[in-house]
Amino acid sequence: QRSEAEVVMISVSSYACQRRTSLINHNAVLTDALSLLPHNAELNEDEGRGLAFRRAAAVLKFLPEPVTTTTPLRGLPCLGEHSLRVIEDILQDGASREVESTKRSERFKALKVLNGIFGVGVKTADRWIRAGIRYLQPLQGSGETLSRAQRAGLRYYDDLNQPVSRAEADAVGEIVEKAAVSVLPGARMTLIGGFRRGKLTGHDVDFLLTHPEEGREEGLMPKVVSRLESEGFLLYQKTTRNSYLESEDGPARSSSSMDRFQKCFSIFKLSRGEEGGAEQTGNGESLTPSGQEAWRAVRVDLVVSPVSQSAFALLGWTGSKLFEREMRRWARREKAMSLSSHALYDTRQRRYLRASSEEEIFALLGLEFIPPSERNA
Ligand code: DCP
Ligand code: MG
Repeated sequence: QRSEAEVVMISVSSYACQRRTSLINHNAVLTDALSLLPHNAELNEDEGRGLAFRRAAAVLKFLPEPVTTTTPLRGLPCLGEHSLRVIEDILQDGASREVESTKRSERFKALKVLNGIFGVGVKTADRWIRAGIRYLQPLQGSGETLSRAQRAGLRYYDDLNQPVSRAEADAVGEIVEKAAVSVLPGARMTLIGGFRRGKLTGHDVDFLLTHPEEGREEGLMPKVVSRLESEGFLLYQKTTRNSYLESEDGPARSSSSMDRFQKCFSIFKLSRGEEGGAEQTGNGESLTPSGQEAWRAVRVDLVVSPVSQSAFALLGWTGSKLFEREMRRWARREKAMSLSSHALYDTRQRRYLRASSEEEIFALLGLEFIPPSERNA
């Protein structure tokens, strides 16, 4: 058992990308409560405040043992007065007044429900609330025009708000890989996102597709999508085209935080059952012995990258979101470099730095390599 004084002695970098954050969290009571505040801030489009809370929670996740008083936290980075006050309340009274009152607030509850619909962003959720729509049922009868994504989001609301298991992620992976290899022999698929970091559940499943020969990946996405569609696996899909070829300011300099890869945001129809049902597509009317529907809807994102950018794509799509932001902040502030999911640009040398693995990218940034399982900041 370590004493409090020793906890203070741990040196904690203010950059999450310099910390090893596994899934073992000794302060889950605090971080669970604290994570409600950035969620609320982001639902209210206050990104700055959201980020401050997320960085505070990430420092707590990194600590090697449970915090019992705020005294040893005073010297740590990213823990501002506001976060410390919330932590202190929880340690002293078992709950934070701010967290509890946010949880009970009608606006927060409504924003959470509406933003929880696939295809509904915070602006739309806010507009609907101001129009008096707070829950799903009133929305359905409101006469609001819904996009195709939102209609799918409403139809599969319950399934999509049910965590996806690792077994389900693997079952989807088998289906996607089979489809990719059959339309483009030699195509490679990698599981990315939270599951690559070792998470046991996720809100979706993310895959990166590429081909070892540059250029062969062109046209892969529409082929994979039509293959999956013809096999009856897609309940919904929207494919975006890539735009990295026509960008004027270079791949790493994009002002938007969205990358320029070709992506497919989809909803899969996944058979329930032991193997995840890679073979069975069914018509959805049969029930399992326990009376459940024989399939469920699962959110799946596909990204296609040319192999020359695939190390950056892999790094950029493995997350966590905070880890990514922190890596880009480190690159910009400490190295005068610009990191994206496409490339690394050295502002002083005015050139792109090539890399064919995540290890090389960390090295180019002067960072110790952190494996995916320790990027759970
Ligand atoms: N990402 C991105 N651009 C997008 C969507 C995601 O760069 N339009 C990145 C951010 C994350 C990673 O891809 O690092 C995965 O995004 P998710 O939202 O799927 O997050 P996780 O997979 O980490 O968590 P979850 O379990 O909620 O799916
Ligand atoms: Mg994910």
